Amino acid sequence: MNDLEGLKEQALKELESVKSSEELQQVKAKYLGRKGILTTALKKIKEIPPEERRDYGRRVNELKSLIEEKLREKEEEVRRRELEEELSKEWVDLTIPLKNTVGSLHPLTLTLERIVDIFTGMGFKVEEGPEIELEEYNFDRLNIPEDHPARDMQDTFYVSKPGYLLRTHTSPVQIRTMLRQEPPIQIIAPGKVYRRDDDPTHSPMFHQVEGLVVNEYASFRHMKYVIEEFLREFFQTDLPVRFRTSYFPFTEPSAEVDIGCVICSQEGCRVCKETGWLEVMGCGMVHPAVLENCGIDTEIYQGFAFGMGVERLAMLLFGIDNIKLFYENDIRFIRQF
Ligand code: 2NM
Repeated sequence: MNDLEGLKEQALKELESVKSSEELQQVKAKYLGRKGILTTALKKIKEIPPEERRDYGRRVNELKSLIEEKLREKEEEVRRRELEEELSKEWVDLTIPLKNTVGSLHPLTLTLERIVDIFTGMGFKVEEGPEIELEEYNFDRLNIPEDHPARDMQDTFYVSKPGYLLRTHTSPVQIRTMLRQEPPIQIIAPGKVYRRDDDPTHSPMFHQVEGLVVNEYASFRHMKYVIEEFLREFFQTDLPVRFRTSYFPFTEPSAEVDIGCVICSQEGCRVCKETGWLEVMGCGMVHPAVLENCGIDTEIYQGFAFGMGVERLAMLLFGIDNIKLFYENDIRFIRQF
């Protein structure tokens, strides 16, 4: 209880000292984010003695409302100040004659084309699908359990029509392909995906490329070769690559793929958090339940799949340190590519 008073003072003090929208986002995440202090405090209500719960819950919620209100006020204030600053220091002379300049492609487009070119060169076909998907294709047929946290309203954008959502990965494209055609299959699925994440390193919309191979002989070794070959072509160097065991509901076994840090050549830096390694993909042998869910006979066929984030690869390729730059279309950023 006394903690709550202290927390309130601390939160209000931190909010008062906020000077930029980045700082505001940080304070917001710290208190109200999924792992935020208040969110955690509300979850802890089970540990409070029953006779104190009512009062505790009321006070946490009051504090939450107070912080939300202060955040809104501060947001307005910061936004107005930042806009004024921007307007005073950035202006365009509309009287300068236009030069005949040519445009250039967006760094995400360049990165996506680079990825697609490498895989089509290896014999993969490109498949696309809708961004508003069936929950059935996005989760059910991928062996993602009914109570899996990824299905949470907190993580996924559901649309008003029951049974539909904004796809959270491009895997439903693989599901559609397996339902439609017989193996052998070797496809990649590039496109936009949506998750309820918005902080300095996450965007609610981002791009993914996933790949799927299904035939009579697909093996983990085959997958390893395809991924290593892809990464060395992508970064145009004989990179160290390592596979770490991991877990996904739709693959078994599953692995995460790391490359030697391309920023510091494994000397240790901020980007690789001094480890010398960067995680760039997930992959695995397609779970037999997923193949069966798509009408594929697992007595005959097996498959492997992999998935990567395009923004992350673009940031590493071009040395970009802030994901938001991709979406702001600031001409001074855009024209460097
Ligand atoms: C990943 C990692 C591992 C994946 C699995 C499938 C499907 F549909 F075949 F089951 N598509 N993509 C997959 C597997 C994606 O992304 C990190």
